Amino acid sequence: MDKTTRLKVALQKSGRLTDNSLDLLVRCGLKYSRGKDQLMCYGENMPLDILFVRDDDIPDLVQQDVCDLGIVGLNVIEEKRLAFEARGVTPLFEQIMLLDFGKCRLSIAVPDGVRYDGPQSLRGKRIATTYPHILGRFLRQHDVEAEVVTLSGAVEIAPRLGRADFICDLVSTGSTLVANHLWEAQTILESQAAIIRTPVPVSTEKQDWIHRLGLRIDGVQQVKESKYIMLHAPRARLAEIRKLLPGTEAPTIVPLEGANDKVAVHAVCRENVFWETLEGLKAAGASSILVLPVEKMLA
Ligand code: PRT
Ligand code: ZN
Repeated sequence: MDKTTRLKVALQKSGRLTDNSLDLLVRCGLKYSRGKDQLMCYGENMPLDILFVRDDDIPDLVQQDVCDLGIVGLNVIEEKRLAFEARGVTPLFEQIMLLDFGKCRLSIAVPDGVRYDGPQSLRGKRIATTYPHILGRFLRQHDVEAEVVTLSGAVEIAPRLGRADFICDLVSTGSTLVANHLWEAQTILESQAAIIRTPVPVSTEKQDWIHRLGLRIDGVQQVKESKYIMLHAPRARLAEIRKLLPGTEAPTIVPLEGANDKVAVHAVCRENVFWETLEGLKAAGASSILVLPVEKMLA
């Protein structure tokens, strides 16, 4: 395998980011075959190979230039960055793109029935977390001294086991907190998946593919929400109808054979088109309204 021309991308092996990360690369056109050990995938139509690892190892692999790119949550990126700095190591991996999945937040959660009046309520308390560096920074920023209890998992049961007073953990729906008789008191970091890249300059071939991948990912992310909308509009109400089209730039206006008072309007809407929008368009005189999914888009 040629290290100078083939991109190596680190993805989470098995977890919440795995399916979305692979799906994103497939939507960018990647066809791959799995290695026998299941640890690698080899791109068949792009010079790109995937290495499957634990998400926590991804920033290190990119920092050490074992992988050129990695897809990982901002929570892990930020915790690693601070951990490197605490060890006197300069974090060199660079975040190049935010992705539209893996959304969650790192929050302070408090047992039901216990009050929380802001960071000051944490003073002198024990807080269980798997994110000691992000939590430590938050406490320092608010000038609060507290005991950070670093756990490797099952943080949500720490208060019940008497190991901590509060927790600081990732939340998405909030149902884990509810099930553990905790309530979300304060968010300290908003997170989502992101792409990080190696600090080391790469060959021109690789740089070219990183650029192309970036454009394709942009296209894929835009397409998810985008719709192509076609309708007939009375000329007299065109301005009003254009205003109702969500997230469109210049629409195409086409004359209709044999009808001088009406035109056809075609537009890409970069936001979801809801029934309410269609009803609004109809009320403004539009007819023959068609909404189609967009398959691919390149800006
Ligand atoms: O084995 P490996 O180390 O690779 O996996 P992991 O167990 O560390 O990570 P995994 O697969 O759980 O999560 C990977 C990434 O997904 C995280 O680093 C986040 O960036 C992102 N993510 C998004 C989440 C969540 N949502 C999430 N809800 N990661 C974890 N959770 C957990 C949370 O810790 C809590 O236990 O889900 C529970 C809360 O969920 P709700 O929906 O009940 O609020
Ligand atoms: Zn992990």
